[in-house]
Amino acid sequence: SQAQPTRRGALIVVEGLDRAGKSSQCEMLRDSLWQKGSPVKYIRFPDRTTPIGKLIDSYLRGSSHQDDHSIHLLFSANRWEVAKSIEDEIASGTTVIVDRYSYSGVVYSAAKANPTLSLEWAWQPEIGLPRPDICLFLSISPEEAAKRGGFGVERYENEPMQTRVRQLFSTVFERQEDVSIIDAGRSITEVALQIQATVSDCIEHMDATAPLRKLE
Ligand code: ADP
Ligand code: 2DT
Ligand code: MG
Repeated sequence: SQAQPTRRGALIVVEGLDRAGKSSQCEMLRDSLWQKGSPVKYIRFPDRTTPIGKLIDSYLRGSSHQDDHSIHLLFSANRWEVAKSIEDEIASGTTVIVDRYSYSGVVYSAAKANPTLSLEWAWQPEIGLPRPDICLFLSISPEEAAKRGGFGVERYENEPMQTRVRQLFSTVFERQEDVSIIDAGRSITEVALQIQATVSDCIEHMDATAPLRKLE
C-alpha cells in the first residue's frame, strides 16, 4: 500500500469559568473522538502532580502564600514543563484535549488588579508554547453557574474574582483567533453535540500536514 503523508493530531483547548462544564465536556469529547477511532489524550492545567504543580496546589488551597507574579510564572512553567511532550504527541498523530490553558493563565492573574501585572505582562511567558488549533470557550451566566453548586473553598472561588475573570475572558477572546464561543448554559448533551460538530469541522479544515503553530 501507498505511504500516507503523516497527519498530525489537533490541539484543542477548553476554557471557561468555574462550573461551566469544562471537565465534563473534555471527557465526553475524548470518548467521542476515541469511538471514532482517533488517538486522543486529555490533559488539564494546572497539572498538580509535578513538583511545580504541588506548589500551585498548595497556593490554590490556601496553604501557602505566593507573590502574584511568582505564582503566575509557576502556572506558566507548569505548561512549559509538558510543552515538548504535547508537541510530540501531536506530531505522532494524537489529538490532545486541554482543560484550561494560557487564557486562564493570563485572565486569573490579571483579575487580581495588581498594578504591575497587566494582561500584556502576563502573556509574555506564554509566547512560544504550542498554539491551539481551536479554543472552545464555554460561556455561562453567573446565575446558571450558581445552580450547579456553590463556591468551593479554593482561592478565586468568590463572586468579585469571578466577575473580573468573566470580563477579562471577554477582552482576551475578542482579540484571539480560532475561538469558538459555546453557550454552556444548555443541557450537557446539547453542549457536547455542538462541541463535537465544532471540533470535527476544525479537524477537517486544518492543514494536518503543517506542524503545530506557537503562541505569539
Ligand atoms: P468545570 O470543570 O468547568 O468546573 P464541571 O464539568 O466539573 O465544570 O461541572 C461542574 C458541575 O456542573 C458538575 O456537577 C457537573 O456534573 C455539572 N454540569 C456540567 N455541565 C452541565 C450542564 N450542561 N448542565 C447542568 N449541569 C452541568
Ligand atoms: P481548576 O479548578 O480547573 O483545577 O483550576 N488558574 C489556572 C490560574 O490562575 N492560572 C492558570 O494558568 C491556570 C491553568 C483557575 C484551578 C484554578 O487555577 C486557576 C482556577
Ligand atoms: Mg474542572
